[in-house]
Amino acid sequence: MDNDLEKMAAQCRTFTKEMVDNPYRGLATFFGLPYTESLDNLDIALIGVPIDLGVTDRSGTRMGPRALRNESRGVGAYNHCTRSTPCTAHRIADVGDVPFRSVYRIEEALDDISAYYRGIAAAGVTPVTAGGDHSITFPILQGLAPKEKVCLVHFDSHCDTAPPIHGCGYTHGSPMKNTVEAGLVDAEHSLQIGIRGSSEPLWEFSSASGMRVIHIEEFYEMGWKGAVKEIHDLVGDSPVYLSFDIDCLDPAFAPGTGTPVAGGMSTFEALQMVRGMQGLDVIGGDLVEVSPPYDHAGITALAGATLLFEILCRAAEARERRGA
Ligand SMILES: [Mn+2]
Repeated sequence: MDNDLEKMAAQCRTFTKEMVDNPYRGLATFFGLPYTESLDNLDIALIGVPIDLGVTDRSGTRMGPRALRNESRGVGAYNHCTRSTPCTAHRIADVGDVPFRSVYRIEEALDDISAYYRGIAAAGVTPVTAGGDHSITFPILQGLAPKEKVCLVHFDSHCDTAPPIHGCGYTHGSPMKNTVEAGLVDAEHSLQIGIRGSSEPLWEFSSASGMRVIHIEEFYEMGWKGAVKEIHDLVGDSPVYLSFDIDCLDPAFAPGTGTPVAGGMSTFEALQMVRGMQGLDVIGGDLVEVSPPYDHAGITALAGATLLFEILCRAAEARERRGA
């Protein structure tokens, strides 16, 4: 065994015993990490937000965190691209799911999310979140209340900048508009990648606010390396939040989602872009819209968990660079 492999094997042994011995045993936590509800002495928290009150079509993403926990048991702990095991270099735990007072009133539920993330921010913890539908990204950023506007790197088939739908301004079709209007996101240094489909007329706000929208056709012209370059050029050293809607992937790779749109990117291309975000000051991220009732053989949850691990790695690297 060469030195790196020996080091990796030693680091992996610090995981929960079940993960090393029998990945199918025990309670499923994200990546087999320890479970704790306390935010004390943590660097990074894996958080579930099991809610789907914001969907415009098929429900089911409230079951997303549980499916992602299950599939994540086969993901990590070693990142073969960065040759690192971030979960042992940092204090990282699965802190469970955001508690809700009620799951029948979306405004109240989103308030519960922002309250929870205020606690995350106060504890100095970097959040890596598993949704839930995409409406959760707005209250997450509200709760984090960054001192300066953050850049947003948003992977999706939809821009999610819709005006109110049936009188409701807080759906999974509008979180990116909400974050910009609330002064949380620097629209002119934000990107939306993978956009396609018939909802285009709803996304006027994206171009009006100056967001860089990379439709899937342009993405295929430039390739993932070109997209990564644009991300770095536009974001630079600024703090950035990464939001990944699994429906960015083609339904062949991620059928288990509420609003699938044919003609998307592959899991590999998505992974390469998130890997390409090494060096950015990632303050947190989310992986949303995995809907287990529409999934087959866990294919969508596995893609989601693998992307979630890469998001976690970027968050860990950013903390290292900040010396946090
Ligand atoms: Mn979305």
